[in-house]
Amino acid sequence: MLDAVPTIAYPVLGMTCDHCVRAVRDELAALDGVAAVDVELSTGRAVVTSDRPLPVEAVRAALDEAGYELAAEPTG
Ligand SMILES: [Cu+2]
Repeated sequence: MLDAVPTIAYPVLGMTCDHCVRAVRDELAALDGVAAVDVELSTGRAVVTSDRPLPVEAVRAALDEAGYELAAEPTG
């Protein structure tokens, strides 16, 4: 069942502390179709598992909402 679930790492600019991690995680978790979010402060990545492919623009908008920036298109 899990092999159909896409997991993509998004590079995020601007995260500096655990508050940032929580803000990014909460915004991404609220996106439609997102099953799990793991935000890594050390690597500046948000690893998102969703039950269908997420539009990059939706991810970018969610990060903007939280006050951060999508650093690049995800590579998977
Ligand atoms: Cu912070």
